[in-house]
Amino acid sequence: MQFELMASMMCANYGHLEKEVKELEEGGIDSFHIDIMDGRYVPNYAMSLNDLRYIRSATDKPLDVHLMVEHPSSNIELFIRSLHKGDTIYIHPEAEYHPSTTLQKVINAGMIPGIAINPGTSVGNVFEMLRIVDKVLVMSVNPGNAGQMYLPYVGEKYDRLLAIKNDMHFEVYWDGACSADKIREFAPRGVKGFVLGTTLLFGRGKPYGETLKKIRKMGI
Ligand code: S6P
Ligand code: MG
Repeated sequence: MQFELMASMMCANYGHLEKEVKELEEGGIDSFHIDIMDGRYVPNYAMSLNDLRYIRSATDKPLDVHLMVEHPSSNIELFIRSLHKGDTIYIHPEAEYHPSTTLQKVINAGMIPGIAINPGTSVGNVFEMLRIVDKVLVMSVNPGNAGQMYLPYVGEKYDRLLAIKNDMHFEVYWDGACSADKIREFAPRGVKGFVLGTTLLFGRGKPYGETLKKIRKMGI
């Protein structure tokens, strides 16, 4: 079974960022997940625009940019200019007055439009936007931090989205506390990709290539 694996780069070792990018790339990662926070929409600051630009210059793999910022429309051009066509930008609809206008800017720039859905946000709240986006990033933890526990009530939301994804033409992605068990359970049900952080990939004392190979060999 084909599924994508994304590395959550806010969990990487910043003392050796170049080495981290190379090791992940050689280990077979599909894309690099970049968490951008503004300290307002979420109570944290993760990666900066400069981190993003560095990683963009250090790899040819796609970037998966997750904007956890208020009113991304005010500075979406900064991100668009720093990315390549084919990279993905996710916004949080609640953080924007006119999310569909912002998503249209992403589309016009040749990038892949996505929305990120918080654990407490229901599918109904974002329903019409599902017609616009190509990707839906379902948050399995509250946004803001790595290393949190999976929130079990989110499971049903995956099912609801998976049931309509083909008719509405989008794919479902997992972000937060992603374990091997969750990939084993949700990849066969149709979740297309998984963001890997501290739960499965980083800070575990194992070469990234070994972990990624093991995940792909789980026989699903
Ligand atoms: C959270 C962020 C995520 C985390 C990732 C970390 O706000 O959007 O992308 O970095 O979930 O993974 P883990 O396994 O530490 O929860
Ligand atoms: Mg994220």
